[in-house]
Amino acid sequence: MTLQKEDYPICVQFDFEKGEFAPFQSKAERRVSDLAMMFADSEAAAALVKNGDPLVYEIFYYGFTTSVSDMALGVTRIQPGTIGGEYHMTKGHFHEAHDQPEIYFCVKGEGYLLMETLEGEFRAHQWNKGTISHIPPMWAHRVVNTGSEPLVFVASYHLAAGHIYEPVVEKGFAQRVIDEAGKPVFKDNLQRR
Ligand code: PAN
Ligand code: ZN
Repeated sequence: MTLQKEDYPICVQFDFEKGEFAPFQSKAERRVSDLAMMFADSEAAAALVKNGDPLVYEIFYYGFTTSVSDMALGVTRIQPGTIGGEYHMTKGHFHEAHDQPEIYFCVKGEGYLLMETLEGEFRAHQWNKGTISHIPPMWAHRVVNTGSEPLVFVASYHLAAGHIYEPVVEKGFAQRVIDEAGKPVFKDNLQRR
């Protein structure tokens, strides 16, 4: 096979202090206004949006696309904080393709990985620095930062996976993670229709 330019090995450098890598190809920011519908207390979210619309998380991307493969790297850095008592979290999604899993590797901070199937099977992994989770195909996934520092995790997945947010926007996850006197507590999601 004749190698194309994109078929040669490449590496990037992770900075454990900052919780990001360089070089990256693109970066996305998610602020309270992007996520307000995910939190139970919409008034608390609206007040935060008016008051500077704080950053909740960022994602740094690199697509290691070659002529025959589509491995992607994403590093997510979630700031500490709560919205109406609910800890900062990623939006959460399903993969569009039904045979696409993902690896998540927590490299900084503490929290939970929430996972749920369309049929309502729910699992949570407690995370601290060093936890590696395998998210099987067909499980929605969301990460919650319950610590006082940024939570950073490395994700590896195929671009062919695709991302679907609608079912999570519609129904949320079965459980919410709430700050009660500084400790994370799991509560049934009462907004479930
Ligand atoms: C991750 C997520 C990232 C942000 O790279 O996309 O953590 O979470 P949301 O996409 O739910 O906002 C991943 O799971 N990729 O498949
Ligand atoms: Zn994913």
